[in-house]
Parts: sequence; C-alpha cells; structure tokens
Amino acid sequence: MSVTDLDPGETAAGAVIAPSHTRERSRNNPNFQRPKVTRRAGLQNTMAVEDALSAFAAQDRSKVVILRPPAVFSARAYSTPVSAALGPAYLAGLLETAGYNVDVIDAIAEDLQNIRVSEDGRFKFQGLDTDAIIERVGPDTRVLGVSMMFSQGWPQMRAVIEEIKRAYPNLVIVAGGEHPTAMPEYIVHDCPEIDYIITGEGELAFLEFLHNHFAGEPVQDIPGIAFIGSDGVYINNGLSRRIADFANLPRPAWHLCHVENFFIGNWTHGIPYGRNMLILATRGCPYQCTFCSNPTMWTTRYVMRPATDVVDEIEWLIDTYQANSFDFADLTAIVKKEWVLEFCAELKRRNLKIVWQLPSGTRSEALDRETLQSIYDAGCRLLTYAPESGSEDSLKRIKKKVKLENLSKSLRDAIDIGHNVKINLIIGFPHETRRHCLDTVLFAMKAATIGVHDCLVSVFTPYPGSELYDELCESRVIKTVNDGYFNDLTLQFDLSIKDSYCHHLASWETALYRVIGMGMFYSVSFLWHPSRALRLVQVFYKNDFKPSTVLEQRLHDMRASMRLARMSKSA
Ligand code: B12
Ligand code: SF4
Repeated sequence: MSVTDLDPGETAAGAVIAPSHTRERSRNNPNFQRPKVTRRAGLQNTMAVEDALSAFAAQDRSKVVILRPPAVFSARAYSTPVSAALGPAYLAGLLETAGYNVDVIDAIAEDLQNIRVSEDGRFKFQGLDTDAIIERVGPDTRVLGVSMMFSQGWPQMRAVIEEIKRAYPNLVIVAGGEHPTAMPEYIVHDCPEIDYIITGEGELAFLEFLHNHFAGEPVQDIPGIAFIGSDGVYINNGLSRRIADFANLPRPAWHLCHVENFFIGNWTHGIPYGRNMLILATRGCPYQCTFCSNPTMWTTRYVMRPATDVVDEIEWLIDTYQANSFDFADLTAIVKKEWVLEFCAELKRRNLKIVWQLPSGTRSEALDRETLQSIYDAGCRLLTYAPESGSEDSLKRIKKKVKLENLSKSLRDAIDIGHNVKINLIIGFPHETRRHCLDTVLFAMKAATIGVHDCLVSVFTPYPGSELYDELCESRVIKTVNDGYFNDLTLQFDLSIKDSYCHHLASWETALYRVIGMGMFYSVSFLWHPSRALRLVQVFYKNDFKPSTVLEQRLHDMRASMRLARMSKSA
C-alpha cells in the first residue's frame, strides 16, 4: 500500500458547514442562504477494513438496498455515456461481507434500453422509471442508500426520492457520493425525505451507520455523517474516515449490478473493445485543480493499490465474467511511473491477453516513451490525456501543473507507438479572454496534426465542491443555487445550451469557441487522416459497427439513444 500526500499543509479537505436552524426548502426560495464552505487543512483519520468489519458487523440479515438513479441528460445531448455502478458495487461488496442482505438497484443497468424524454421535452432519462424503482425497493427494505455522482441530475433524483419516501414513509434514506458530499446542507434542506448524508469515501461510514442504526445506538458522532437533528439543528461531522488499506476491501459486488447488460449494447464510456468492465487502481488525486471537486471529496490523499492486487482483480473478472477489456475509472490513473511499470510487468508475467484503457482522463507526467511503450505492450489501447487548456496562463491559474511542451511530446510518442489518444479541453474559465480561448483552439488543432484521434472541448461549468464554484458564489456570479443552476449543468453534452461563467466573454462566444475548437480539431484530423472520416460514415448504416475511437462510440451511443427515445415516444 502506498499513500502519497502532496503538500499536506495546503490540503483542501472536507466542507464544514455552519449549523443552520432552518428546515425551509431552498428550492424556489431565493432567500435560502448558500451554505458557507470552509476548507480544512490536515488529514482525516483512517481505519482498516478488518477492524471496521469486526467493530461494525451486522446484527442480523436486515435488508439494505443501494440505488443508483437513472441517468439524466439534456434532451439534445449529443452523447449519453453510461457505465456500470462502481461505487455502489464497492459499497455492496463490503455490506455483504459484513452480513447484510444487500441488493443493488442500478436503475441504469436494469433498463438500459429505456431512454425517454421528459414531458417538458428538456431532459432525457435512461433507466428504470420511478414506479419500477419503487417496486424494486419493496416494503421489506429497511435502509435505502442512494448514490449520487452527478449534480446535473439533482432535481430529477430528488423527485425519485420524494416518490420513494411517499411509498415507504418508514424507510430510512441515506445519500452519498460526489454530489451530496459537495453540498450536504443544501441537499438535506432541499430534500427532507433524505434522512442522512454520508460524505466522502463511503464504505466504512455506511457500515458504521448501519451498525449503530440497527443496534439503536446514536449515529450523530459518526465521521462523515450530516443530517438535520430532531431539534431542527443541522449536524455535519466533516468527511468520513478513509480506508487505511484499500487493497483489503472486498471486491465490488458485480453479481448484484446486472453488468451483463452493458456488454449487449456496447455501453461504455471508453471504446467497447469487448466485454468491458470497470476497475479502480487508486483513490483520490494529489493535485488540487481549481475547477475540480476532488479535493473536497477525497482530499489530496492519494492511495494506490499494489499492482499485483489490481492484476488479481483482473484475473478474477476474466474468470467470473469473461471480461476481456478493462476501463480504469480512476480520477487520474497514472501518477507514478514505477507503479505503472510494475503493473505492466505483472500483466505480462501472467500472460494475460487483455485490452485495457484509460477513458476518464489522466495526467501526463509519468507518460514518457518508456512508460507509453510498456503500457502498449501490456494491452493499453485508449489513453485520455486531460491537459484542460491550451493556454499556459490558464493552466497556471487553474493549478493544473501541466507543461504543454512535455504533454505534446508525450502525445507524439503515444501516437507513434500506436495508442488511440483522446484529449479533454475546457474553455471559458472565469478569467479567460479571447486570447486564452484561441490558444486552446490552436492547441486542439496542433493535437490533430500530431495524430490525436479525439478531442472533447467542454465549456467550463462550476461543480459544487470545487474552488472555482466557491469563488463564483462568493463573488455573487452564482447568485442563487436552485434547480435552474443544476439543469444548466447538462450543457456538458448539449451544444445548444449557451451558459457561461466567464467574466470577459458573452455566453454565445464561449459556446461558439467550443464548437470551433471541436470543429477545427476534427476538420484537421480528417484532412490529415481521410480514412478516419470514411470509417465514421459507417456508424450510421452498419448495424454491427464496432467503434474504434471515442467519437465513433459517442455517435454510436447517440444513434442508439435517438432510436430508443423515438420508440418510447411512439409507444
Ligand atoms: C468514471 C467517471 C465517469 C464515467 C462513468 C461513471 C459511471 N460509473 O457511471 C462517465 C464517463 C460516464 C462519466 C460521465 C460524466 N462525468 Co464523471 N466521473 C467519473 C469518475 C472519474 C470516477 C467515478 C467512480 O467510479 N469512482 C470510483 C467510485 C468507487 O467512487 P464513487 O462513485 O465516488 O463512490 C464512492 C463515494 O462517492 C461514496 N458513495 C457513492 N455512492 C454512495 C451511496 C451511499 C449511500 C453512500 C453512503 C456512499 C456513496 O462511496 C463510494 C465508495 O467509496 C468521477 C470522479 C471520481 N469520483 O472519482 C467523475 C465525476 C463523477 N464525473 C463528473 C462529471 C461532471 C461527469 C459528466 C457530467 C461530464 C464529464 N465531464 O464527463 C458526465 C455525466 C454523465 C452522466 N451519466 O450524467 C464529476 C461530477 C461532479 C458533479 N458534482 O456533478 C466527477 C466527480 C469528476 C470531477 N471531479 O469533476 N463520469
Ligand atoms: S482535475 Fe484531475 S489532476 Fe486535477 S485535481 Fe481533479 S482529478 Fe486531480
């Protein structure tokens, strides 16, 4: 087990929220006070998995259900990436080991083909509808854990929770994940149907909560818990304890998560090389980029599993699920070169004929030629780099700590070796001017000439829990956090939404630069590589088309999701 804590003195830890006495809903209430967030320095306590299992073992086989709600996108989203529910699978794995009767309702996995448009025509949902979720929860469930990763679907997730509570008024509902961690006070006020929130890494705190809850012991001192007490006072204990030995966590309980369904329609957020399954080698990230909610959620504590343990899990997934392609869901998978080389050597030593990919975005410091060759030889095919900006000035301001020259060299080497390469860029950071945006567009074009296969240009959106979100709230650029704010976050995949938090540019202008950035990237790329353009055409008429780039996969998703939405409308 290796733990890296960079700049511990500077660590931005969990959100500590001032107690509030109001239970008034914030929704549609312009007077609602935005929670005050202070960042704490220092590290949280840790606890070993075995100690937690012996201290908080289940008293009986009470039924606990973990729900991952349906996906929410803008109705005009050009892409709807979904994949299996890794967080719930990990939680369920530990609770099962502790002795609970656990079920996972992955609303997305259980009805992947059910893509429908909301009555007002603004949103697209994917997964079980609310009635089906209520039926799946059933009257014998004692505690329902709801996993919420994405703030963009909050109003719709809230509606589902309200309906569930209406159906089962005695059900205890606990919410966890990235979204409630970033704004726990807001969430418990906005949705009083949620009884408790668990912030940060969820496994140990949820286990402790269930133990105390079923034993009739107080829960209010559990690290990580936030709720409104019976006297109406809001209580927040900061972030959960971190797991001291991540490698000893029970394996994700995929047998409860309907993972097979993702193989059928090629649903993945990377490239569907075969039977893709998610895997996690690390937790947290040692960096503190200002647009990212990671420091609030995970602090800068970065934990890597031993390479051999990750390869053991790969072997287990091959044996149990006949998986042959592995998508790393890490925040930033490649930080330490030695770890990567050891991991590759272990894959080779065991002669595993697999493909793996890094679809979520990684840093480039450790990706020198030797590492790139080594990961290619060990089966890595898709590499997503996250430079975020083509402007050195922006990179400095957002604390990305990336050198574009080094990154470009790494891109060149990766292409030369044969990797499929994608880059993620963002324009419209609050400080940006036309010059910054232009630099990013030019960088996208340069990447296309290098041979990079895919480029995503997003418009900056302030996610709760990030430093920039706090700054924009402080400066009153974000005046009210309400449903409109959450709905606007769906602009990520909707080119027609023109919203901007940029001080110097109009919304239409940032929206335009985004389209120009992606347009120029693909124009140059297709000019340089006409065969890529020809392949793309096949997405639209070949039913057994196998995507080989992220753009092909996204168009493939889009085609499937449009067909399903049409079918649901005509039904
Ligand atoms: C992989 C990934 C994706 C994948 C797939 C995720 C999936 N399985 O559905 C894809 C590509 C589809 C994706 C898409 C998007 N993503 Co994304 N993604 C991630 C990433 C890198 C890893 C998620 C993960 O599996 N982590 C590992 C597991 C173990 O952690 P976890 O899910 O957080 O669960 C733990 C805790 O949260 C907690 N917990 C979770 N649920 C519950 C429930 C209970 C009851 C309890 C007690 C605890 C608990 O305990 C778990 C175990 O410790 C995260 C960053 C991160 N969190 O690490 C971003 C992240 C979740 N994504 C983000 C965003 C913004 C997006 C997009 C909107 C746009 C984009 N930039 O791509 C889209 C939206 C898609 C959609 N469906 O709406 C943001 C969300 C911020 C926010 N507040 O909304 C994140 C946090 C990245 C960031 N820091 O900015 N994403
Ligand atoms: S953007 Fe990436 S590198 Fe920066 S803090 Fe977030 S996860 Fe870490």
